[in-house]
Amino acid sequence: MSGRDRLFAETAQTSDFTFDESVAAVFPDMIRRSVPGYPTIIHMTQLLAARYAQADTRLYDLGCSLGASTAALASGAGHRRCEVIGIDSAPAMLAKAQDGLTERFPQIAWVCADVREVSLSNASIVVMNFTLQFLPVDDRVVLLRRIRQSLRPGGVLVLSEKIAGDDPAADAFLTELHHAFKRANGYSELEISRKRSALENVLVPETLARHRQRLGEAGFARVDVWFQCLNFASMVAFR
Ligand code: GEK
Repeated sequence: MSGRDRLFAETAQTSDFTFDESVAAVFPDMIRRSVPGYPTIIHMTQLLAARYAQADTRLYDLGCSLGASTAALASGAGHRRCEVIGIDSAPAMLAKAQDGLTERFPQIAWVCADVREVSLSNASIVVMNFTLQFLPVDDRVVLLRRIRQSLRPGGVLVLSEKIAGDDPAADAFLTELHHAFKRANGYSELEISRKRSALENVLVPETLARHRQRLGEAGFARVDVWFQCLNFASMVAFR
């Protein structure tokens, strides 16, 4: 069972944000009330899997949390012979994913590992929904290059990220509206500001222009932004 996210309502958390048991216990509520368009992105991940999953290949979900995108990959691939692999470095998150989804999706393999250390190969789809943003900026291109190399011809990367605005005014506008979105979803001013501080050194957003440039550096042939709501966007990068 998942509960309502009150993590930053009750106590002032002084340390950086981590994906521990208390986060795992409320994660579905937290991400739905914090990320505009999250249900749409999960739904579209399933449709993208239906479009791009190739038989006899692997479908990876990097930073799978409780497995929402992993389940979308498995559903989208349907009866095609694919290996679906969900990877997350947080044991509490992965254990809950496995617990919640194994019965419905016995074909999914769950791996507790840092995405920077796992080997990737024979992929038709790699999904990174809101995970790259947690990696140190200097590590990002290396991982993207490895993802590009792991893709079969016709393969795609689905990359969803919290983004920064193109200039300070745009950034301030998007942030202000995002906070309004969170307030409308029941978070208090105090919860919003505490969460913001906890994420400050942990989640580093970048502009869409920077993402496009880096995906090009990593060898991707084309990048299409298929979704944006406020400071949250999703791209498809083609091998
Ligand atoms: C979803 N994709 O619901 N290696 C492996 N996992 C990592 C790493 C790393 N280096 N760094 C962070 N994570 C999911 C949502 S949440 C997004 C993804 C958010 C994991 C971390 O443990 C967490 O579970 C996930 O990335 C990010 O579609 O909370 O904003």
